[in-house]
Amino acid sequence: MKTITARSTAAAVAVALLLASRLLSAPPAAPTPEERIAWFRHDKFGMFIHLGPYSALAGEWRGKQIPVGTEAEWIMQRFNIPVGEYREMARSFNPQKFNAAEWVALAKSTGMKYVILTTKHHDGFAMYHSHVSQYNIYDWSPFHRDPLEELAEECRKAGLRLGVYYSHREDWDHPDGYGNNWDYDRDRKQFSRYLEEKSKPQVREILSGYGPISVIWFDRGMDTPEHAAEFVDLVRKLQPQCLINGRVGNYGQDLMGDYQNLGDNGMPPGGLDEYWETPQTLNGTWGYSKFDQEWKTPAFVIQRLVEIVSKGGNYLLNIGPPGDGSLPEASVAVLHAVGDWMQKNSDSIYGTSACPIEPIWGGCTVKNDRLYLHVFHWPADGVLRVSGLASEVRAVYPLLAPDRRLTTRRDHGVTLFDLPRGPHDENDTVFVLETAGPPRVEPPVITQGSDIPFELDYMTAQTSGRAAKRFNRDGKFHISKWMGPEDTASWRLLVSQTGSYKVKVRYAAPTAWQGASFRVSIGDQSLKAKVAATGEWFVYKTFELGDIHIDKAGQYTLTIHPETESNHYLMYLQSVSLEPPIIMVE
Ligand code: FHN
Repeated sequence: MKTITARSTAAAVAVALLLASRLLSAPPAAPTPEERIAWFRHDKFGMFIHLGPYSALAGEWRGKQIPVGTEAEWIMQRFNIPVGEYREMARSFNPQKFNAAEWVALAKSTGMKYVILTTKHHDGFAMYHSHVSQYNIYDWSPFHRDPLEELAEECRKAGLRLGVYYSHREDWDHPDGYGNNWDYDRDRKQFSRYLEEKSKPQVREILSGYGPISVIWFDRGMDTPEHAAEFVDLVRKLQPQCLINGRVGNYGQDLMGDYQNLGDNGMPPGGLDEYWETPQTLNGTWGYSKFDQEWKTPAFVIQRLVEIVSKGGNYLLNIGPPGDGSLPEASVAVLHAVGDWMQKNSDSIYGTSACPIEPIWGGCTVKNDRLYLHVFHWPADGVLRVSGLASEVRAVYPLLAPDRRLTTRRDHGVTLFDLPRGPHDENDTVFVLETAGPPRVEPPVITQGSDIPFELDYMTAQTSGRAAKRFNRDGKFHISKWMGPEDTASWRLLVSQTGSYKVKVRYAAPTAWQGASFRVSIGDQSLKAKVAATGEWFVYKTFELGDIHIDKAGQYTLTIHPETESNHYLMYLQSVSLEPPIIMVE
């Protein structure tokens, strides 16, 4: 019989401790894409700060001005300022009034949850203490402080997330960087030398020296998918939880980051199923310009935020501080007013998702069993009409007066209620509409003009499975990500004219997707077809699939989906059209 001695117990304990310590020190499992983006989906609203030597020029170089409404941070390129002269100017760049605690407090009181600082813009100047290049705010300028370190510390204390903007392709200072062809001969550049010497090493040091970075915001795309993938890999290796924005890759390639950026100040015409963000300027420039006083109003900013969130996106609002790094007064005034609204109404923003209703009187966001109805334009007759809602309504009340229950009624499928009299918020008054279960909305029914084809596009589509309404920075909007028969796009149509319809499909497909089969069905009829390559992923072409005969007027559903499971997307579908039969007039 074995006896347990003190020595063997000690050894067992030692082994157990060793195993436990190994387990504890094992790197945490990399988050899934959904885990990584969860905070971003919840938080919705961030602050962008464009600060650099260009801020000190304030839109003017030797008497020449950057026109109001254009980008003052591009001044070096617009006036082809030689590197030597720009570097000399940067020697005296001294944002001594930069106070990270004040910036973070401003972002927080505005309801913003993340702050993104330009750590290097296209001028090549690093806004942190870089050891890769002396051309940085700590070593090069009298400031001799590290704004990124200060911001990281204040964000941590205030519970805000820190993000960094890094211009990974464009660099007008480095002889091999992209963009400066006035000092350097374009034909002699070795772009990969810039990537290896500066861009990647700086990204590496930013991600290694400042604690957790929640998002890295690349800009202006990358020359090849391979180079873009190197940046993605680098970020994933160093900070697997860090989000990467869509501009890491080029406009002409599919999304490589975690979410898509719309163009600057952009807005999609309808909701998207993929995560996205719009960066927006508060006046007409990202970097400070003393000439540009065309500020957006608080109402504009609030309603823009609501519209973006209503369509499933995030809003990244930019402030361009002057060269002394202080909080610019005009921007602060707007942000305070936005903050007042957010203090009271942010329940209708954080943690919400896109709303399938697109009301003419404002916006609409969704959380659990609630619709938040954002009224921008108070109806003259005092009646709010909510179209398309199929769910039973449990209660309606102003967000700020939950005890004030309002009575709803239905009329021809429209839910209506009388808005309460009395003062309302001129920017946006929010009402809560509680439904029995998650809100359900009737998909729109597309009706037919006499001899005009049915045009079925992403806006009116219902997607299911993995099929998603997406934004492509080059080719606008499409439906994609479908990889199997369960992934469908469908539309409801009211056919009033019987006969044979020509079915046409407009899509883009790279060569590798050629030959994948798909099916288009209407009622009990269907057409099967194979994908043809269109050359590039952003080149859309129209293909005729054949005829479908509809011999009875009425409502139909048209569905399109892949026939089989595959390891790539089916296509980037822009629209399906049904050309009606020609009516012979006697
Ligand atoms: O060229 C830049 C511009 O200066 C600014 O940084 C914006 C922000 O989205 N991004 C680029 C243009 O899209």
